[in-house]
Amino acid sequence: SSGDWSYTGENGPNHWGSLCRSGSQQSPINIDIGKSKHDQELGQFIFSPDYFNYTFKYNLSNNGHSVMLTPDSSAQLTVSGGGLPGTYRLAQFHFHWGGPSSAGSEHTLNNKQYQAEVHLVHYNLNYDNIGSAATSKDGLAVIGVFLEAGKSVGNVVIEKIANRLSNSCATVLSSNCTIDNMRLIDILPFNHDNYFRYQGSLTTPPCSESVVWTVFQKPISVTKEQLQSFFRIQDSHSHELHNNFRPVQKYKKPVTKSFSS
Ligand code: SG4
Ligand code: ZN
Repeated sequence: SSGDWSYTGENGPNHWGSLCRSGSQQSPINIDIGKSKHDQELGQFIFSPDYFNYTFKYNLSNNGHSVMLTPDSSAQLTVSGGGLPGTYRLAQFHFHWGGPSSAGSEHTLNNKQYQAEVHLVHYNLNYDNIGSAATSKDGLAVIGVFLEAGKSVGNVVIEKIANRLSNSCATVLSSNCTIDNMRLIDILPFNHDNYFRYQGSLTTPPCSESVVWTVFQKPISVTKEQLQSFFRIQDSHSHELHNNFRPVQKYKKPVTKSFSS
């Protein structure tokens, strides 16, 4: 159908065409560190207490394009500060990855593609819901974090997710399960004061230009096994879903960086 898009072949990113809004603020992009400008306004983020709370359950699900974790509706996971134009609430977080012999982050740093990238999708509390936020310029704030594999130390949140994936939760379309006993502050790099900021879009159809992007400079470290657990996830055609990243887009506006970077 016309709503059928994928990451390869005749429904791949070069053919998203009319499914995808086009414009001058499309994501992802390559971030040239040397060309990014310091901005005094980009201070520390304020993560709400629920970001440090272990008690919430998260639903792990597969939409054929990624695996996604949705917090229990009682969780108030919000972020403000960091130069954001408001307070934003987490709706879900999801991943982009490569394959056994390819990297799969969406953003690149000085043209380096990391093995994977997690996106924490937040919506502006000035809007009633994520649907109405998703069409406004200041509607969404997505935080992107690179995953670097091969280090002996893993990440405790990714470990939880990897265990579920290894037990076949969410590896096929529409399957899901819950995960508990993890707190989201642990999926962010220890140093979350160094980051890049630009105004961009969703990286999947409809590619709405409604995202205030934050990309942390420091990656989180995951083990090879943790990364590999993503490679068995299947798409809507029951094929292994690999390389579910959109290629970098041309971007002419300045990318800024936090003052402490
Ligand atoms: C992934 O496909 C998510 O599963 C989608 O979430 C998400 O769409 C999409 O990526 C685009 O988000 O941060 N990469 S991105 O720009 O959040 C939205 C859902 O399908 C609207 C809920
Ligand atoms: Zn994403």
